[in-house]
Amino acid sequence: MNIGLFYSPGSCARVTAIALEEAGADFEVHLVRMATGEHKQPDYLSINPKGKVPALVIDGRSLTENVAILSYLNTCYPEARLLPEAGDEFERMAQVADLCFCSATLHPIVTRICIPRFFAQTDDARNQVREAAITMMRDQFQIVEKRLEGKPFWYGQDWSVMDGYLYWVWCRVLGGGFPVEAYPRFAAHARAVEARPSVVRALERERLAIAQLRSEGIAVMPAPPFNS
Ligand SMILES: N[C@@H](CCC(=O)N[C@@H](CS)C(=O)NCC(=O)O)C(=O)O
Repeated sequence: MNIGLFYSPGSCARVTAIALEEAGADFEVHLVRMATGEHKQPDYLSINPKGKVPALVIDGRSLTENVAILSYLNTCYPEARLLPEAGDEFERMAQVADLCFCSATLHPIVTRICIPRFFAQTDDARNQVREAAITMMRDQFQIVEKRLEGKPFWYGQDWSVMDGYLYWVWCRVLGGGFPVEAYPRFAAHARAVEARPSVVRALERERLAIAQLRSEGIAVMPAPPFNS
């Protein structure tokens, strides 16, 4: 299988990168220079018409959306156990629902906290967007905090791609100034995820990408917040 990951440092493409590393997949990376608008240019739009990362090109075919990519990689690399084995179709869909919680509930709130200028023109309006998002995120973080009671990972003792996804959310809101003090289990979770070799490799790739972008004089979105 020939796999290419289109990514940008700090972005949710980190979630796909971690999954690929966990799977032991052989893959190439393509750095998308988002600060120069490369993701909105025809070349990249031919890979992902939505103009977003990640995109995973597998044997010439492009797959987008983290939920779809993670589910696909779970099927392709069963031995990596990217998700717990599902006993039936209901359990499988419950896992999809968990991943959708990250992509469709948490991620849009992350964007409103970290990049409110996407949603409002004036400073006042941007502050309102951000404050409303912070309030919304408190409720969602309580769900995660409760879920992690008595266990290190979302599904229990074993790591899954769900944990990689939650880790990215944690990093982004931490860097975005969201107050995380009320979520000690989620903080411990982030530390446990960050210690995984797959995550160390993914973060190191992002650090190198940032250095590369800076050497090209390209502004980088706020350096990906790392936990340590
Ligand atoms: N639902 C998509 C979201 C992808 C997404 O929003 N990616 C962001 C980076 S974290 C992006 O490329 N944003 C660029 C833009 O919207 O212009 C997924 O889960 O893969």
